[in-house]
Amino acid sequence: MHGKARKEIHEMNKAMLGKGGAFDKFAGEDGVMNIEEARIMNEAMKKGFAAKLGEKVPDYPKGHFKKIFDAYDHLSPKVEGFTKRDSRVGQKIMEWIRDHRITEEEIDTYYPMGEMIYDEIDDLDDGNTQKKFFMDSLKKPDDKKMIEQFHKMFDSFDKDHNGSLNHREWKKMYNAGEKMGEKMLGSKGPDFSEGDKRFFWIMSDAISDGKWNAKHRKNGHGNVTWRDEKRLGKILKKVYLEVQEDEAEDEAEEAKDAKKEEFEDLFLF
Ligand SMILES: [Ca+2]
Ligand SMILES: [Ca+2]
Ligand SMILES: [Ca+2]
Ligand SMILES: [Ca+2]
Repeated sequence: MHGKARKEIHEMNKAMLGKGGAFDKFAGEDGVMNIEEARIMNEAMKKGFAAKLGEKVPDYPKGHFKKIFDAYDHLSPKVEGFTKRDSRVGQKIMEWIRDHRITEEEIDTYYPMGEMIYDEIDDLDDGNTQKKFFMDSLKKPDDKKMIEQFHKMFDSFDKDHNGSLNHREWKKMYNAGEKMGEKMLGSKGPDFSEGDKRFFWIMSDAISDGKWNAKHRKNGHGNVTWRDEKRLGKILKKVYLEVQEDEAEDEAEEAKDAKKEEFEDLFLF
C-alpha cells in the first residue's frame, strides 16, 4: 500500500476508534456496539462518505451487514455486540486477509513459470511417480507435514542463519530437493536447464517485491525467506490449476474442431 493510503487509513482508524471517536459516540455508555447501534453508525458513515465522494454509497447486498456484524460480535462470545477491542482485532484480521490473499496480478506474473513447470511435468511418462505425485497434489489441500519438512530443509540450507537463502544457498537447496524427490518417489522429475533454474531463482527472489510485503520490500533483493517461499508455493498452485483448466478447455476446443473437420470432410463433394 502507498504511504498516503496508509496514512489515510491510520487517520480513519483514529476517527473511528480514538477517544470520543465514532465508536464511542454510537456504542453509547456501555461501550458495546449492538446491532441497532451498528446499523445507525453504518448509515451515518455512508452519508459521510457519500458527501466526501459526491455520490451515493451502494447498500450492502442483503444479509451482508448482519454477517459482518456477527463476525465482529463473535470475537467476544460473552458480550452481546462488539467492543472497541473487538473492532481493533477485526480490523487486524481484515488487514491480514487483504495482505495474504494472492492477487490476480501475482497469478499473471507467475503464470509463465507455473505453465513451464506444469508442462514439463505433464510431458513425463504416465507411469512416472513424480508426475502422479504432482497431479494428485493439485487435487487436495496442501499436506501440512510435507510443508513442515520443507521448512526444516529450508532452514538447514540457510547456512549463515540470517532467515533467508541467498542465490548460492537457494541453488544448493534446489539441487538437494531434486535428488530427494527422485529418491522418495523413485523416478526422475523434469530436467530443467541451468537457465531455467536461474529463471526460477529470479522469480523466487521477486516474490518479496509484492504489495503484501510492503514493510520488508527494501531488504528483499538477493534473498528468499520462508515467507516468500510459502507465498510462491501458494501462487504456483493457483497457476497450475489455471493452466490445467486452460489446457482442458483447449483440448475440448480441439476435439470439437476435429469433429467438425471430420464432418466437413464428409461433405467435400
Ligand atoms: Ca451500546
Ligand atoms: Ca460479542
Ligand atoms: Ca542465508
Ligand atoms: Ca527477494
